[in-house]
Amino acid sequence: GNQELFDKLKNAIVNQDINGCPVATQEALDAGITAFDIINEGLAPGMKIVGDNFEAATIYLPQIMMSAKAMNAAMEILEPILAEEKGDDEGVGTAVTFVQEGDIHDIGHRLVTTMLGANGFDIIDLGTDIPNEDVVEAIAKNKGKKMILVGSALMTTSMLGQKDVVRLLEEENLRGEVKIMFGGAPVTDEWIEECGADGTAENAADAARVALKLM
Ligand code: HCB
Repeated sequence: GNQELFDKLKNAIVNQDINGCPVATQEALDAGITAFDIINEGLAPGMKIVGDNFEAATIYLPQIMMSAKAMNAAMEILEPILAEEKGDDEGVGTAVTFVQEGDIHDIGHRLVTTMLGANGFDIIDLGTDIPNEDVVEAIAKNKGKKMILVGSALMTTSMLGQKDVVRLLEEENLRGEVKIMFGGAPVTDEWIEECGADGTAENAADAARVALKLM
């Protein structure tokens, strides 16, 4: 049944199975499981286990990198499908997504970006390791659009940049142009308040919900 396929996906991530992960993904699609469920019930829970194992020091960086590669191999298949599933009703707005300067963790960023696209947002994905000046420039360039800025930071160091980007937007008189949602493992509600951002989310599905609510 589906649970068996979800377990297979989860195990492919945990076991760093770069070849097996896209195969399991295709198998799940062929069985009629949606791209959304493949991510939320299979791949993402697998990455969560990998993160926990790393924290418990039962695995090390090379293994994480292999799991990340397995994840990305699956996302290559799923991203075009999610883009297609996107209903193009009047358009909910534009999401400018990025990861803070100094931070190359891109798995959560990609998941959130993908999920926002699947929920009808037009996506401007700036990528990872993005200086705040580039973020501000992207907002300036798209001034007038219904817009949300969606930033990720996975390290306590890079997270500090989130507060600076809000301040920079204020200085450039652009804060009113855009809603702001920040996330990533170290981000808390207290931090969101301290930054002057508008919201945060626990995971990619939640991020889509919060973003839609903010628009
Ligand atoms: Co990395 N790393 N890492 N890492 N890494 C972390 C993040 C630590 C917490 C691990 C630890 O020490 N406990 C740690 C940061 C410590 C800290 O500052 N508190 C850390 C470190 C230190 C480092 C290096 C410095 C290690 C080194 O080289 N010595 C180095 C830094 C590189 C750099 O960025 N300059 C490094 C490298 C790596 C890789 C390359 C091996 C790999 C990244 C691969 C890649 O992304 N392509 C990696 C990974 C995978 C991790 C862990 C294990 C998992 C991160 C992950 O992908 N999680 C992580 C441990 C952890 O987070 N527990 C560890 C899965 C995704 C799905 O979750 O939280 O990213 P997520 O995103 C969620 C959620 O937060 C939310 O939705 C997402 C989807 O569900 N969300 C948002 C995310 N963004 C949002 C935005 C919104 O607006 C709303 C919601």
